[in-house]
Amino acid sequence: MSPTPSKRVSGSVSRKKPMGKGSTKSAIKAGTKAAAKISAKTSAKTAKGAKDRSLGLLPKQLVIQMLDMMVKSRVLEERLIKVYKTGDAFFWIGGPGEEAFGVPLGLLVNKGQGPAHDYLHLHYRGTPTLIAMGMPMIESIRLIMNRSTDVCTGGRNFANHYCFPEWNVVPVGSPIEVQYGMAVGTAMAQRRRKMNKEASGVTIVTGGDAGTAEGDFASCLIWASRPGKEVPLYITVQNNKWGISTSFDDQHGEKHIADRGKAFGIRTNVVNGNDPIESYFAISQDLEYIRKNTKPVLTEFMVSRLYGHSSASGANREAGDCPIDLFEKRLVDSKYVAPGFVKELWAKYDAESREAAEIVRKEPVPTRESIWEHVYVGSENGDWRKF
Ligand SMILES: Cc1ncc(C[n+]2csc(CCOP(=O)(O)OP(=O)(O)O)c2C)c(N)n1
Ligand SMILES: [Mg+2]
Repeated sequence: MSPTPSKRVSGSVSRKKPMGKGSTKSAIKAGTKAAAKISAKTSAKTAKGAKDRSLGLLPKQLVIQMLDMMVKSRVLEERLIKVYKTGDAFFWIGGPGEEAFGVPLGLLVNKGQGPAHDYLHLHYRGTPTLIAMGMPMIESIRLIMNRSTDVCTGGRNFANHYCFPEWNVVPVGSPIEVQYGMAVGTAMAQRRRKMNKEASGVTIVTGGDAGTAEGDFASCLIWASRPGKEVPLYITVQNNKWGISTSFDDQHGEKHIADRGKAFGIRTNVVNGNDPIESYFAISQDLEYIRKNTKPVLTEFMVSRLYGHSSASGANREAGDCPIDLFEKRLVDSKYVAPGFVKELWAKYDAESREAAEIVRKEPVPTRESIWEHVYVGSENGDWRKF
């Protein structure tokens, strides 16, 4: 029998711990406490005015861990692009340039399965978040190379279209913005649990700026904020100022996408998503507000799109602020890391990703018969001819 996605439950992903060192967990706790002490506005101001002061507000170990994960995520994305360019994959899309937002988000998630934990309705740029949650690189490579060993889709979907039920990471869809409507559903279930005094997580949704033109986004704002029925939903937008080749500036009459939440009484924020410290504080405070008040927050993160839209636009390095370069400079200037630190990390993760790609190359593709697996809910091996 060839491996199928049904093997996912016993797959490596569910067993992996999010981070190698247990002490990082306590560093995150300390970081969350620090975040609670300062308001989002203060953190934004501090980050702009005196960057190194805001750096010192988080445990050093956590700061360096964030840089490490940002590099790991970028190296993985660059590996995926190489895999595509050497003809071992049909398509690439991913998150290089969104690491300073995605990594803090992954670190702050209440990870687990079921409504007592957070749900993640991600879009196709979620690699940094999954890396921070502990996804091994090889899982992402199996997905892009369409191998039957791919625990997310059994080799049936695109790069970055993750799905990890063990972590409440619901399947990433290709139609943009539909996740904003679906996220209301898990958030409603969590609201019901909260009202019943049962343990409950919150729901987190991510997506791009251009997608907010879709009705799904408006529906999300409406359903998230009904008076007396507000849901614990973290509505985030990653604004890279592009929708494939359409510029943000030509399309949006509103100054900030986040401003649209104000009409619904939703707490809003605009954050420099290229700054992992500012992002960490903003996400931490937003999540705390949502958990405490069972109300939504809409936060817009300004990010970069460093390899264009996808392989459809060439997947070549483009102009734009690189959050890793910026963070590395800051940590070197502050003597948190030595000048060669990132170079060494890069080499380590590059070797890991190359070895993973070599392993995956030898793995089988899905069998013809497996096309019918997992197609209909409650009907494994569903055959449309019988319907
Ligand atoms: C419903 C729908 N319409 C159009 C597309 C084609 N499409 C794919 S990505 C994209 C642009 C999305 O831009 P944005 O929301 O800003 O996200 P980004 O890719 O910049 O992260 C479009 C129009 C699609 N996938 N789904
Ligand atoms: Mg965009």
